[in-house]
Amino acid sequence: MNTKILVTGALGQIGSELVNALRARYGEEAVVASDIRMPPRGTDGPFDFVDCTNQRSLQEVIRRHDVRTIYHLAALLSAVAESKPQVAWDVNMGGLYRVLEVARETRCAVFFPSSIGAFGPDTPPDHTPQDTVQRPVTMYGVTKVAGELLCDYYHHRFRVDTRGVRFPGLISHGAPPGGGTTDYAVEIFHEAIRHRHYTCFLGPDTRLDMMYMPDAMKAAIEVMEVDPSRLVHRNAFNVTAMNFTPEELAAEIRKHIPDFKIDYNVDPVRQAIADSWPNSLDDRAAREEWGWNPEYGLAAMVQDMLENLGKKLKPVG
Ligand code: NAD
Ligand code: AKB
Repeated sequence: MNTKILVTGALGQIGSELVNALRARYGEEAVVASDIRMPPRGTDGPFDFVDCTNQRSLQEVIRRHDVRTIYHLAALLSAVAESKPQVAWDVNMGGLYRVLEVARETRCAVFFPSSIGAFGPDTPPDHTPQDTVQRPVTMYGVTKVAGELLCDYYHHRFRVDTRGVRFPGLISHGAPPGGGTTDYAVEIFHEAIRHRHYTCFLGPDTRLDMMYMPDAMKAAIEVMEVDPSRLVHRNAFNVTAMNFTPEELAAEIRKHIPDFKIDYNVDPVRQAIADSWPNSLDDRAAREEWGWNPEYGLAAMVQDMLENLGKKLKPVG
């Protein structure tokens, strides 16, 4: 992959880990983190304040650092986007459009993370194919489908090296998730350790695809490093590692914390979003075209999450 690298939205759930993974691979000075929030005092490595909807600001930082690859992570997630759809359109679409324009001018490669949110209720819900019906009913999903198409367009029309994946819900013990529908699968670990009890905002049988953050890092790096002549698709590869319901996740946590209890107070907005998303993705295209092969299933992910969070959180009471 071409270095140097700019990461937008770098202080979020993915960015805070991706910046470290990229720096470990390509060197600290090769990766410029950026966001509209400031990093905690004492954070190492290059950082710039960049609003992705501001084209001049993007141009300036890309030229100043001689950036060759942009990981464009800045966006509003599904639940937040549904509460402020106009802002979500401006940030998710306006930001991506400006990133692609600057990439066209400066010949940068672009990674764009789409989501299971790019699918809708008319999509086949089980083993959802790579190429299928996409009629999302959320503003988040609309911006993700349009984003996938815009990335394809910039590649075909302007030869910009755009690539990307459709991530499922991501689970991590680092930065907190930023307001999505799958956030329950992170919150549950914090509450299990601290209170041995979690009230879930999705119903017990809501099945969704998920992935542990180390596998998400692997996907984001590998798809950008692969020889492009191997790619039939370029953008929006289905990728997944596991799928489960809140009941099944609670049962796995109970193997480590036997008195852990879960109950339910369903949030109708997030439940409706989850119900419009697939139960499981077919990720064969990613496996065949660039060797996608996740390492963590449900049991390994739960064990690692509890071990790592257990070092940071203490039981309450
Ligand atoms: P997040 O909400 O945790 O982080 C987003 C970051 O973007 C925040 O740090 C925020 O300050 C920043 N930001 C917001 N507006 C900005 C702007 N105008 N300019 C620059 N920065 C801005 O999100 P995340 O979970 O890290 O997700 C990153 C990307 O991955 C998003 O495109 C998201 O849709 C996609 N994705 C995430 C998941 C997941 O489960 N986390 C799953 C599928 C896809
Ligand atoms: C969300 O729930 O919005 C994200 C996603 C799956 O895109 N985690």
